[in-house]
Amino acid sequence: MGAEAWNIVDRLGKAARVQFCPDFDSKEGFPLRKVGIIMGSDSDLPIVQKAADTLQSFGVPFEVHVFSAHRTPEQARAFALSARQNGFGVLIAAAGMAAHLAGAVAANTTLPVIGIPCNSSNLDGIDALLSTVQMPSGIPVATVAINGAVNAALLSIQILAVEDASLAAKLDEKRAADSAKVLEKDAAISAQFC
Ligand code: RP5
Repeated sequence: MGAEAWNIVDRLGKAARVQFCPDFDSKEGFPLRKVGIIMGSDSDLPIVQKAADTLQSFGVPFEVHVFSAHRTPEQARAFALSARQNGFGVLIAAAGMAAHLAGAVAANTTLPVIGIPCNSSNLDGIDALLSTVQMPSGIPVATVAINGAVNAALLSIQILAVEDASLAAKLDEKRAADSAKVLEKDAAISAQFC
């Protein structure tokens, strides 16, 4: 694409951002985008709850919904199609078995989509892992571990923190706190064997 064409794309993109998110281009008062958590069934909630708790602990706004790629495909599609204009910055999609919810959502948005394969079958989540992680080239899904809801939330926060220094500082604080806990454990364990 030529330079003029890129300029047009850039202008159109800016117009859309200003329309849906008026403060987008001013760092002052920049509204934090929401994280959308979608799960294929309410039976996934015990896994998904940890993602919600993590987002809450960082003060990140989020919504939680049940949309299924195979039971309510129209609703899942509509949510994904309108997610950017509805103020979302990242989507997390959790599903078990071979329901491929994250891929179905990613097909309908260019927001980053993080997939949580849920362990809800006799295959211990391997079915969900493969159906989520093995996306063909062109439509990426960032897949975390089976039941990896905390990492899904942390990754979504890291994505939002690219444009938000205070959120990045909170991530640094959490890592420092986690390190301190491990150092304490090291001291306690090593003391037992000296
Ligand atoms: C998937 O099928 C859901 O994400 C869930 O993990 C699994 C079983 O769903 P339920 O039968 O419990 O509703 O679509």
